[in-house]
Amino acid sequence: MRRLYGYWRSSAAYRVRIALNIKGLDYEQVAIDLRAGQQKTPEYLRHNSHGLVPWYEEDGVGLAQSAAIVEYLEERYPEPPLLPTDPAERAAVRAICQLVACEIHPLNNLRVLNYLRSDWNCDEEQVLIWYRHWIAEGMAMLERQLERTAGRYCFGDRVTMADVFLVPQVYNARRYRCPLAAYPKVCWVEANCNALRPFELAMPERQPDAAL
Ligand SMILES: N[C@@H](CCC(=O)N[C@@H](CS)C(=O)NCC(=O)O)C(=O)O
Repeated sequence: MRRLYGYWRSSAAYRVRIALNIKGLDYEQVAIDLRAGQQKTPEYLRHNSHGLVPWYEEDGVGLAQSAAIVEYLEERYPEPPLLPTDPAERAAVRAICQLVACEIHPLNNLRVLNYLRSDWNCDEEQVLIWYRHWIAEGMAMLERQLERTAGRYCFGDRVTMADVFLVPQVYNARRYRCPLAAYPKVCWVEANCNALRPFELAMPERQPDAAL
């Protein structure tokens, strides 16, 4: 039994859904409502002491952190591969993943935005300025990266782990209506990925807990 604890709009959980779908693996979803703070309840912390989603369970193993989960899936279910075989190319793909996971995503996480609201008295307009600033900086980095490495996808013409990370981040940017016209490569790769069934099925609006 595979079980993914997530939230429909969590981009970190979205990464794991894409990877599971690409690998063709069935899984059950457990909704953790981040708006209601369910990620901080004692019951959930007993699973994931980080107090974040996603949390992934399989055969008695419990894993936190989307990058670790996606890497686990890649090792346990190597087909179809999400990493190239050449070590330098593998590192290059992981670098794109980390650009998203380490340089962009943490700056705009829910708890960061809530801290701006609660402790720095920022209003929604100011929070949006913060959000869009870091998205613009991150997307510019991604665009320069993709100018070097992209074909149809982030790294050449095969879907890799980099695409698994890119698409949810662009989804977030669209959700906050960040201007994306300056990042044509990013948008091209996103469109190519979203035309594929595993990406389509992982979209937030298609999840059982989606509140539309
Ligand atoms: N680095 C973590 C990030 C996980 C994360 O920040 N998840 C967000 C949703 S995308 C969350 O649980 N936020 C709840 C909060 O900030 O309280 C990962 O990749 O799994």
